[in-house]
Amino acid sequence: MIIRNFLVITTLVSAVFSSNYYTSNYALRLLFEKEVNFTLKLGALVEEYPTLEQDLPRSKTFLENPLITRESFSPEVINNPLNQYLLMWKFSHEWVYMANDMLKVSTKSDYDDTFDIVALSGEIKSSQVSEDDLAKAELSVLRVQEFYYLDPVDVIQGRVQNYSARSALSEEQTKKIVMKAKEYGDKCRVHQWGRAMEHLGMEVPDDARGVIKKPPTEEYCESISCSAGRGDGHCVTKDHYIASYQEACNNNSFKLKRSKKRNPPCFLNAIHPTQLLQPIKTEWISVNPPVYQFHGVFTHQECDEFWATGAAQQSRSTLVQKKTDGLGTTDDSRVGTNSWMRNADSSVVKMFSDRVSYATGVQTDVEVEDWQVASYGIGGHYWFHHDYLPEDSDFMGHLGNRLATFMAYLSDVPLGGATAFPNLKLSFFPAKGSALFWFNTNLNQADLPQTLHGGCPVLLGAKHIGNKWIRYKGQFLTYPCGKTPKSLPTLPASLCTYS
Ligand SMILES: O=C(O)CCC(=O)C(=O)O
Repeated sequence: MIIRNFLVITTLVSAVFSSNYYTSNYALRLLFEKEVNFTLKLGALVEEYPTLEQDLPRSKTFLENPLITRESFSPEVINNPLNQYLLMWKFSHEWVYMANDMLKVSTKSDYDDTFDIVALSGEIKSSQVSEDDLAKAELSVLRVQEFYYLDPVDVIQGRVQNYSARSALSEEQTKKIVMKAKEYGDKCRVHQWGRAMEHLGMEVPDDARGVIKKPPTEEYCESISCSAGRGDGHCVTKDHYIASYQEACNNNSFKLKRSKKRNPPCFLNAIHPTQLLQPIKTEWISVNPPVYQFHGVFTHQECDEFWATGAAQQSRSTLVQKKTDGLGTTDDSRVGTNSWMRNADSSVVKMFSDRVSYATGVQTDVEVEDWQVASYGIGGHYWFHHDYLPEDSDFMGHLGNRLATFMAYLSDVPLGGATAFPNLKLSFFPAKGSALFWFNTNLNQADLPQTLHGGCPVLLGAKHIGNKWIRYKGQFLTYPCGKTPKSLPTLPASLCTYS
C-alpha cells in the first residue's frame, strides 16, 4: 500500500512537470518510444493475467492498434505533425484512462501480486500530456494548415501533402481543433474546417454553425493571418512582411535573383590542410546585406554527432530580450528547444568551430558566443526577427554586437522549415551539412535591417540547426572597422576563387 501511494504521488508530481511536448522534437521522440514500450508491457501483462483483457476493455484496441511499433519506428512516422498530435492526444486521454483503469483493477483479488500493474500505471501517468500542451499542438496543426495552404479535408483524413499519418483525425479531435480556431476569433479557419467536417459527414460543433451559415468573405480571409501570423493564434492584418514571409516560406515565386557580374558564385580555396581534398563550396548570395551559402561543410555523421552532443540538454527556446534576467520570455512566435555548447565540451564542437573559421575567416576561439543547438517542435517555427542585439541590451556586454550569424543545418527537412528573408525575397531549404552565413551589422556595427529572417514552420520532418553568433570584438584581424560609416564586410578574397 505504501509503495502504491508513493507511486501515485510521484506520478502526480511528474505529471505536473512533464508539459511542453509540443515544442520539442526530442521529447516527442521519447514519447513515441514510450508508446512502443508501454504497449509491449501491456501485452506482457495481458499474457500474464489473461483476465486483464476483460478487466481493461481498452487493452484489445491498444494492443491491436498501437500508434507505432518497433517495426514501424521511422523518422517519417515520428516526424509527421499529425502522428505527433495523435500521440499527444493518446497520452492526454486514452493512456490516462487506461492507467486509471489499471489502478482500479489492481485492487481486485484476482491480481495477487499487482506491483507490475501499478508500476506501469505510474509510468504512464508520469508521461501524461497536459490539456494545455495539447491545445498548443492544436494551434500548431492550424498553423501549418493555414501557412502552407493545406486543405483541411486532407488534414482530417491524415494527409500532409504526399505523406500519410498513421490514422485520420477523429470527429472529437477535429471538433477540438475547430473550437481552438473559434477561441482565437479565426472565423476563416472555423468556416474552412467546419465545411470540411460537413464534407466528411462529421457533426460540426454547435458553436461553429453560425460561421458556416454566414461565412466571412474571401477578401477578408486573404487579408488576415491568424495561426500563420505570429504563431500565437491571434489574427492580424497580413501586411507586406507577413505576406512576403509566407510566400518565401512556400517558395512560391522567390527565385534567387543575382547579377553574375556583381555577385559571382565563389568557391572556397582549401586554405587549411584538412580542407585540401574537400574545399567548401561557397555561394555569394547577396551583397547588401552580405549573405553566403556553404554546401557540404559538414558530413552527415558530423551533423549527427554534433546534434547528439546537445540533444539531451534541450529546453524551451526563449526570445532575446533587452534586459537579461537569465530567464528569457517564451511565446508561440518561437516553438522549439535549444541548448548551448562550447568548444571544450567535445571534440566535435571544436571541429565545428574550426570549420566556421576555415569557411569565413572569423576566429572562434575567444570572445565568442557558445554554439546554440536548436530544434523545432510540432509545426515549430521562429517568427521573423533580427539577430543583432538592441543597442541597450545587457547581453551586448564588452563583446560588441553580433557581427555575423553562421547557421549550420544538422538535418534534412522533407517539407517546410526554410530559413526565409522576406526583405530579400530569399528562402533557403535545409540541407544536412550545409550552412548559411550572413552579416547582421556593417563593419562599423551599424544594424543591417534587411537581414530580417525567420525559421518557417516545419511541415514534416525534424529540423535541427547549430547557430554560432560572431561578436564584433574578436574579429578585427579579418573584419577590421570600415573605412566609411557604411562599409560592408565581404568574405576575404583569400578565401574565394571566382569562377
Ligand atoms: O531556423 C531557422 O531557419 C532560423 C533560426 C534563427 O533565425 C535563429 O535561431 O535565430
